[in-house]
Amino acid sequence: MATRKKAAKAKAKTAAKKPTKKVVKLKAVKKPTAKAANGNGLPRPSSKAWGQAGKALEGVKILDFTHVQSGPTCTQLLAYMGADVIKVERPGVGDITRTQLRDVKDADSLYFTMLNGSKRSITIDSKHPKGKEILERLIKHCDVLVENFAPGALDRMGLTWDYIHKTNPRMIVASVKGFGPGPYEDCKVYENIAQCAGGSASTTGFREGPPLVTGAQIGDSGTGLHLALGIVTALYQRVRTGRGQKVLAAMQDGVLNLSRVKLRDQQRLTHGPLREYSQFGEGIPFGKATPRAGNDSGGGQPGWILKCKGWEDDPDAYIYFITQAPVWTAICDLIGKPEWKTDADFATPPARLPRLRMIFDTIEEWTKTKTKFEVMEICNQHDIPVGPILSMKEIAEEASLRDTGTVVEVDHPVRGKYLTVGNPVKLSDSPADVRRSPLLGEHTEEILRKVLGYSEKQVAEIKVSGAITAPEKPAKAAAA
Ligand code: CAO
Repeated sequence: MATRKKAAKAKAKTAAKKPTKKVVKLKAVKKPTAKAANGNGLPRPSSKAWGQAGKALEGVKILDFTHVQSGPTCTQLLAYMGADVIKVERPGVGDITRTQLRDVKDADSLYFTMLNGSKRSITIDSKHPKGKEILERLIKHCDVLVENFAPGALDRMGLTWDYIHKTNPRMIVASVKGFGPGPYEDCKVYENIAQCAGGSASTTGFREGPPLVTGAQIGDSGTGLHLALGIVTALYQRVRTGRGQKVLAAMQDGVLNLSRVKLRDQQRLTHGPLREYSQFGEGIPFGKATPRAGNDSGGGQPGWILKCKGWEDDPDAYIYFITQAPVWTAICDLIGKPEWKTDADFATPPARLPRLRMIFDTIEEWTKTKTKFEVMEICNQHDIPVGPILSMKEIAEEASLRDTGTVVEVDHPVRGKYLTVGNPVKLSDSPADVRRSPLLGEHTEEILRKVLGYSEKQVAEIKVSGAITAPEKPAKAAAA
């Protein structure tokens, strides 16, 4: 180390002796400050150990007015990334999901706990005059207001864009709505409505059956993800402009974005049948719109779900098998059909398209002799893309998902230990901080005092005002 330092000093000396243009120029350059060390105005690269330089969104304060699923998904992700998320809930009631689908008596439901971890909860009646005053302070304090109320609800609270922007011009106001501007903009929307209106349901399921909704919550959680991207982008733009903006993620738009390959197929239809759909191989004519394609692969590589050993008793003993063209010969050898490698009816992808059903039936005869994990292991040795159909039980017990923090066990003071989904996006310098969900109003006092600066006396006044507490229920005697 010492020798290296010496060598560097010597080198610097020699350089200084040479009166070159370069050296003169260097002398003229001002020593860069820690804040602006390069042309981009970025600070010098941190010398702290990875993960020790603060969280990605540290310092970002979120006023979280979300409920149910779409909005809470968004703000939970921002919390995982390091933002301080202050969830505002109605006194005595809270997010409706606290009591929905309850599995443990008197404990917040998993619906709520799994979507609201890593946040703080404050109860405020947003329609109470004192509540409005507290909200005004929160608006001045925070960077982003996130909400997914029914259209018009935020305005009815008096929290219009004009008011918020005037109160805090830097504030970003981010909303999830069912639809964007247009004929349906005033409609309330839940997950499955979005799946139907966004083009997912009409293209999901089997051709001979009705439209189907998917188990994945692409309308709610999918739109929450879109909104989170909009928020961080608006935060980035604010660095340049200094002002906030409105961010809107409509659930119909979010679902359509996730279903874009089906809009691709809609346009391809005008140029002829969709040859990779098994409907084509079965000789069934196409209609005017993208049809439902069962378990056909969405891409150009044909795939299908095949039975594996034990399928008679286990509803998830299946594997997704893709007959990817580059590994076709390996597939032929594995399933005992080496002659298909050279047979003109099977040797090329176009030749196989009209025979997909028969090909998958033949592959299935082989997969049925193995468990899904055995198929996985064998196929992976040959680079054949396959994926086991994993049950939620198997996922909950999967050690590797625990190791990566994608499935996390947290402890809750009322319900005890439960599993939640951690941050699905991994940042190498900002490890996610996955904490349990807050109890209703758990941080009300803490936020009033430490964040908003109310004195002890003022907090006592707020408490009796009814702005942060549930209205008293009439006593039994009085009621009788
Ligand atoms: N203090 C006082 N009032 C409060 C409050 C608080 N802290 N928090 C909420 N409220 C009030 C709202 O002001 C609203 O009152 P008004 O309608 O009288 O003005 C009321 O609670 C209910 O709000 P809402 O209309 O949003 O709730 P809902 O249960 O009737 O509808 C939903 C739910 C999800 C259909 C609707 O919010 C919606 O369409 N949101 C946009 C789309 C969306 O996110 N959908 C996904 C939901 S997850 O499947």
